[in-house]
Amino acid sequence: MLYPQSNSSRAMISLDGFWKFAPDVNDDGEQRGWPLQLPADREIGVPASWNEQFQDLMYFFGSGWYEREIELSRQLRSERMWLRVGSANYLSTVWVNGTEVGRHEGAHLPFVFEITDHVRWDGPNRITIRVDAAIAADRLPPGDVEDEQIVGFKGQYPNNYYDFFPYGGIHRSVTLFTTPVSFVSDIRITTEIDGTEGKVKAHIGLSEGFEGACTVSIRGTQCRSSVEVGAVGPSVDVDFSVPAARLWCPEDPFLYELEVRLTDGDGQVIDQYVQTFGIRTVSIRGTELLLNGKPVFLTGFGMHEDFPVLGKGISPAVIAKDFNLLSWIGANSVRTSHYPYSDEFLSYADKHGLLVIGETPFVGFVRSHYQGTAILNKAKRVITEMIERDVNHPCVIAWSLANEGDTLAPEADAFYEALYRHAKSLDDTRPITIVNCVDVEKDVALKHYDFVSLNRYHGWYEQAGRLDEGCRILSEKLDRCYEVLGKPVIVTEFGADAVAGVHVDPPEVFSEEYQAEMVTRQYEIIRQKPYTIGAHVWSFADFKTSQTPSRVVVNRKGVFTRDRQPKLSAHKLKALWSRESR
Ligand code: GCB
Repeated sequence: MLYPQSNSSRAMISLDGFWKFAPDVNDDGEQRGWPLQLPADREIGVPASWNEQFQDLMYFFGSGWYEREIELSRQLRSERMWLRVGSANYLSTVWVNGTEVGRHEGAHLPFVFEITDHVRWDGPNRITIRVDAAIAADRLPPGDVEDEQIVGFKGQYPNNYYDFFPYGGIHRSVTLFTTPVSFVSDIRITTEIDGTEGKVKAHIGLSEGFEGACTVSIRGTQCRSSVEVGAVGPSVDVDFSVPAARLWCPEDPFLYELEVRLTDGDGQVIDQYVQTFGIRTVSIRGTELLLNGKPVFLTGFGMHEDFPVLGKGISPAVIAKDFNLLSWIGANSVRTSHYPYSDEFLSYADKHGLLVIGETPFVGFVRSHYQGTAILNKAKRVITEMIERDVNHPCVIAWSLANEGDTLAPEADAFYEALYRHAKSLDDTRPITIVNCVDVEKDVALKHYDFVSLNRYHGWYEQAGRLDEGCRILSEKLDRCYEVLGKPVIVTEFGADAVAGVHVDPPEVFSEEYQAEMVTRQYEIIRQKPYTIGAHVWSFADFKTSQTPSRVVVNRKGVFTRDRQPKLSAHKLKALWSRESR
């Protein structure tokens, strides 16, 4: 299902704003008839996590109920009506006027339910959403794994095993939108380059029962071309050649537009949809990552969707600010650690030329997750949803299918191979990786992947306070990794906590000086290796996590504070990265 769009065939109504809200402390709201009427004691902002909006909800990880009423214009009566939630953590159930219309599992991807038969036109419609945010071993990312030896486990409270706060709530926009009865349901665009020509393939999905003509056009510099096909059935495929193609890249993130129009037998327009795309290719050749056939080195960060008060809620202002800082510091790329980011983030990245490694929410898998098929199938479903949503974004240049799973366990071999094959079968145009935090010589999963991603904390968790030694060991380990695997390497995490305002000379752990020295020295070590394709500092900004003795309220590995002020390391990286781009 495509992102909602407003045009002469489609309407879009935002339901962002204040919703009635009630925490379901006893988990019995459904039995008490809450889908019919919510006994709400407060109003809450959407989209945003509930935790930081009210003190009593900070550590509430149960089910939260949202309710909102909306009257609809009768002019929309002949259309199909859909409800889309950009994301909600974790298990969502939606009712319209008391009738359940759908459920969705998963925290970071959108879900859409058709509600045409449930809306009323003679008064307000009540929309109710229950979001169950419990942390559990069979959720993604998994938490609460008891009696397991967790690789890299650093101990957290509450009892989740990933190092970011398990925020609950509706985190991305809620939208009502219409489509005509017959409509464009899907578009998938792939591009290749032949000399100066762009080869564009468009696969268009159509709703069941459509009969008529489908006109597909491309708009862009020096290119205006249009193909009309009589379409009956579920899809059409169209190929275009774009002469003198303007290739999408960070220096010139040029976007073309593909417009699809459906017309009936009388030539009347039934539906239309415009999909932006970039003409570009990504590949691995030997030890190089190639964008449009040219080597590129990924400089930037792992980051989080995290901001004071919003929690994991999306805000256009925070996205704009973060891109502003990424450009100021000279980063060309990020990894969406540790889950798929919002559509809005990716669209912004398309326009501003930021390269993105899109990551799944599979953090810290342990042996028990590899047994049986329950988690494997769930993980495959998430990969499918992620690729379907993001496939047309030129900014997404690679997929990361997991962060720091136990890849020493023998069962990890088949499990990660299956994930790789699944993702490749859905998208063979992007390289795929998983992120390793264990001894690569004993790792059983990395061999299946196109390039190697390493999280390494020499000088922090290991060799703490001994930066010279940390740097030496990092260098040796990188060389050994390449010797063993013979694949290009990106260091997806390296860094140190620094509490803004703490200065120590000579540098010691937790000071701004120590962090600045570590990230700049280690960046240079990584950059100089002939087989590396990138170095991402952990992390872009400080972020909220669980309470542990190793965190000073938040994880302080940001080179910006949580409210986006630069630490010393930000200035040093800016100087380093601007020298490089000269
Ligand atoms: C890691 C994890 C990341 C943590 C980071 C840390 O290896 O991938 O999620 O936040 O270490 O700061 O410990």
